Amino acid sequence: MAFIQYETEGQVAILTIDRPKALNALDSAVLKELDAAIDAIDLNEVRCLIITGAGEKSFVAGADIGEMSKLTKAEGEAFGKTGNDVFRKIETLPIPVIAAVNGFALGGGNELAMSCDIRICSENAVFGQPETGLGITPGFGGTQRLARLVSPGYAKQLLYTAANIKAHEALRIGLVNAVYPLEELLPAAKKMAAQIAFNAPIAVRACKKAVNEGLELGMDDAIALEEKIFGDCFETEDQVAGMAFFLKKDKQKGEKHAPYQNK
Ligand code: DAK
Repeated sequence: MAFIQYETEGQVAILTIDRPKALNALDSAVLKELDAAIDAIDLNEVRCLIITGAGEKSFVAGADIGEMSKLTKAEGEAFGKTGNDVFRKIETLPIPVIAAVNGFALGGGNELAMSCDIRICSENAVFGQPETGLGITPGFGGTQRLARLVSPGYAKQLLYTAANIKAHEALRIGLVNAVYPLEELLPAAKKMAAQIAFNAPIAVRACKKAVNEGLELGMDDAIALEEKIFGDCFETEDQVAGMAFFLKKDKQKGEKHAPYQNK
């Protein structure tokens, strides 16, 4: 692949968007490769995915404005669909995805980060939805995910003003969970991913499903969904091993809980 680097460290995968000449902006070639890279993840082995950008300046500086400037209405719709499909694929990937935002996350870059489960960023990160300044609306889910992640009022402020915000403001409004010095960002993402990978994979995946699908429901249906997902954990090897480990008080190994082997 020309624009995506993919590597694994144990049960954690790191996907890096690498298009330095345009601050990792997403054109259709990058989106196609991103889609193929997500499809190729071995979900039998990988328990957590980290998405980041190459270099020290930018996560993703948005959709490629040069390419977009030449699109017809029909091509614009098709481009929007390509992006939306891959971002939705990330959002509904069975395993958790952490966005390690290492600089600019503008427009499609912020939308990519918002399709991940968890966002952490470096001190030099900048977030924004500059689209109204370009004569368009966000097209990769920005109007929908931003309003769900931060308050609707703040989302509207960012969308209408097209103003950028810095890392600590993103932390204050809940767009990111933590801010790190740049050199500590990827190690922090890997540490969190390893912590996730250490837990029972069936239960972790079930939590993702319960939160994502439950947020779309009213509370009665959401609780019913949780009951079903909770019940589904029983009789799995992870549940049997996890509870047996605790009951045996087999803690002399220094492990917090059972080593989970399941996929
Ligand atoms: N697209 C293409 N090239 C980009 C780019 C982008 N988004 N961002 C940066 N670049 C390129 C610059 O053109 C420059 O290229 P050269 O001139 O060197 O060839 C190179 O990256 C370095 O950028 P700068 O020289 O501008 O670097 P600075 O440090 O001065 O400024 C910056 C960094 C991030 C503040 C600035 O580059 C910037 O403002 N970039 C644009 C950010 C932006 O507006 N992003 C949002 C794009 S709009 C839809 C689907 C999707 C979308 C909308 C609709 N449908 C069809 C439904 C999504 C829209 C967007 O994402």
